[in-house]
Amino acid sequence: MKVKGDGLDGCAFFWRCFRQAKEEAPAGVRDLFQRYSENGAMGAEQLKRFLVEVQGEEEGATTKVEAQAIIDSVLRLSKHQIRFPKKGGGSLGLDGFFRYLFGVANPPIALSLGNKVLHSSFQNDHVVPEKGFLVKIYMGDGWNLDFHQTDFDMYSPPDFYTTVEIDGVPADTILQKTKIIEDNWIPVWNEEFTFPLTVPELALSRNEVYDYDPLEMDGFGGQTCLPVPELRTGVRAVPLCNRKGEEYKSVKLLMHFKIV
Ligand SMILES: [Ca+2]
Repeated sequence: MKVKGDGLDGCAFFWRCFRQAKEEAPAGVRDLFQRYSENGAMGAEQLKRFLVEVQGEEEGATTKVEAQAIIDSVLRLSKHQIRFPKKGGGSLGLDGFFRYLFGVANPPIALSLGNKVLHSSFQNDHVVPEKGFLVKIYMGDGWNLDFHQTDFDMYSPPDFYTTVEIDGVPADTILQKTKIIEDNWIPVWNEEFTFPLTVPELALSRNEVYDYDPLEMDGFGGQTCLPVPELRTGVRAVPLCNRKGEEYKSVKLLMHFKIV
């Protein structure tokens, strides 16, 4: 939004920001890692416990061997990951854990992934009216890969905010917004919203991301619309779509869905 110095300085500043954009685990993810790791390493048993206690999986849904396979696949994919030698296989550091949570293997909707079917948590743990549906938005990423550097603001990185909306019966329909994160390709919001739902079966969880612009219409940065009954609770990587509903290659949000 702000123009830094004259045009040339602004350009240099902008290019530096664009090129150096690198995602880091937000505070909420660091806290989770702290809880489920020891000496900076998360092994298969700890990952299993995380999947049950935070991600809403049933006890035993993921075996220790499967948890180790998840860890090994993350380690194979990540060139930056430092391996922690440990009996029974490698373990995840904070960066690996973050990449696992924010990766394609951790979608928000129940689907079949290879031979394993990822069930919706809501099948077992229905939202009831006196309870609330918590939506937390940690951060977003991928715009610097899927958009041109000047698609949002000409001389500075975009100023993203996200709408947090429930669509459903009139009593449940509500629209809220996160704060605006100025001049950042990788916005970290760390904001949570709780919605009481009277008819969760008909509720849709919607998000739209915009680049704030005080002089023109805010620039569109992606959208998602997820049926609440099909959501998997826990921390999920939520891919965003363009206006036509086609998924972007890289743009996604890191979100947490929870019944509270
Ligand atoms: Ca802007």
